[in-house]
Amino acid sequence: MRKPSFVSGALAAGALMVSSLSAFAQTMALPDLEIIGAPQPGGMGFQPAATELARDLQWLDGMVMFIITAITALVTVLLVIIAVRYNRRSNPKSATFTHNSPLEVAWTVVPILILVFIGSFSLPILFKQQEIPAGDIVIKATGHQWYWSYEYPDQEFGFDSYMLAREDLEANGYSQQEYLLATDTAMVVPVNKTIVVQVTGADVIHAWAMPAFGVMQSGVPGRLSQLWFKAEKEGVYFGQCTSLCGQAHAYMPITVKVVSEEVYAAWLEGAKAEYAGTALPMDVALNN
Ligand SMILES: [Cu+2]
Repeated sequence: MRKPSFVSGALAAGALMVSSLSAFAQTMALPDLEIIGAPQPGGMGFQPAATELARDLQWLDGMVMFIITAITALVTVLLVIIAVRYNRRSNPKSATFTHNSPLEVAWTVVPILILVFIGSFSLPILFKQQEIPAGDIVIKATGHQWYWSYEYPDQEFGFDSYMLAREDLEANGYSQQEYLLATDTAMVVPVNKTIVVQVTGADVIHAWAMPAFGVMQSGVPGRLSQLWFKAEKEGVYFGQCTSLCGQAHAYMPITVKVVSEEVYAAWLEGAKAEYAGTALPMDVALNN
């Protein structure tokens, strides 16, 4: 247990140095927001879907689960019938035939139909995720060992986002429940707008994932990959880096705050004043 506390301590120190000012600006401009996208103790299902993409994939998961359950039940029943009805004692004289063409055609065609049925629902959902619309707002998310940084290229500013240490959670408007999830600064986006996130990695492969939005995209150094979402409810949403990226992989969470358009405009003004001209981390500066 030494290592996590050392790591989080080091991160906290880094976060304090980098963002004692920037965290101030962000908490100033934003009202209290409900925490919506977060894991729950003992939770089994998905986080609440905050986008059409998340609703789609949760529906698909339920539909496929229904088919899987039906197939498993059918196979189990057949196995039991055969074990009872055709064991050596109850069926001493076994049949000698080896082929049954209609049956063989059926057990080939039926699975094909089932797969085509599933594909006819899953492929459109996959394409919806992967076909990136023109975004109302484009944000670049860069994964670093071990934190995320965000740039708003149209507004010409960017900032880093570090995980909050336990002792800094309350000061930033979170509770201890949000430890390992909350960050000092957050990606702030307006509600009901199409957001395109360009994801990349500064050092190794990271992945930007937000369960409540139903999105995940690898950030590969030297490449710019994209994801999109349109969040439908104001609130705070948490995600994680989902590509094992080194020692502190578990300590680079993602916080997205979805706010009203007016609050976003006000935040943007503050953020521009706060971050414009801020020296970006060396690796990001070199990539630009
Ligand atoms: Cu990572």
